[in-house]
Amino acid sequence: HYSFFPGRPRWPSRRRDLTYAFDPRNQLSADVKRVFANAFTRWSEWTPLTFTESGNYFTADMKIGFYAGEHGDGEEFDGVLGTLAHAFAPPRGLLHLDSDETWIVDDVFGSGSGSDTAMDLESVAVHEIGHLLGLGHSSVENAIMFPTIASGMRKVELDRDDVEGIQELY
Ligand code: TQI
Ligand code: ZN
Ligand code: ZN
Repeated sequence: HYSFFPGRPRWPSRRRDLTYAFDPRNQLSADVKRVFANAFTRWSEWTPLTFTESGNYFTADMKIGFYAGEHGDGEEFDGVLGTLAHAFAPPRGLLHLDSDETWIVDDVFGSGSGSDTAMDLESVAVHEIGHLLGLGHSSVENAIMFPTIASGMRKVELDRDDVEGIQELY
């Protein structure tokens, strides 16, 4: 079953049209940006929320970046595997990914990098966006918010449990 963060933080009801931006220091490819756009769409399909990329990193509601090791928020990354990414509940809106991971950016499962430590970026993005919106972890194994994913595995479709959780918040 789905869960929320303590105190049930969420984006307030007057804020339905949210913006996100990428840390300009990362210089991300259009492919990587498209993965995040797809991941946001998976949540907007089931909520009144919309997500639009903003060119202004400083004023965006949600800020996305790739970093290695300690990167200024006290939650350091740890090299290959271990922690892959983290996101902070509303209204903080930070989504950070470990740049030491091998990220699979391809849309098609199986075309992967051949590395057995590679992680599917969209799968992790959909999960972290769940946290950005206020969802905690789920006990349902098929749920996006279940706290385990195998290396190379692609799990991007919201489960009924994710939908019920997000619709309870929004
Ligand atoms: N990062 C953890 C996560 O996002 C960070 C974390 C641990 C956390 N406990 C938490 C976040 C409690 C919110 C609340 O879950 S992770 C997965 C999954 C991670 C894990 O790097 O371990 C995914 C990132 F679910 F597969 F295990 C993405 Cl998809
Ligand atoms: Zn961080
Ligand atoms: Zn999680």
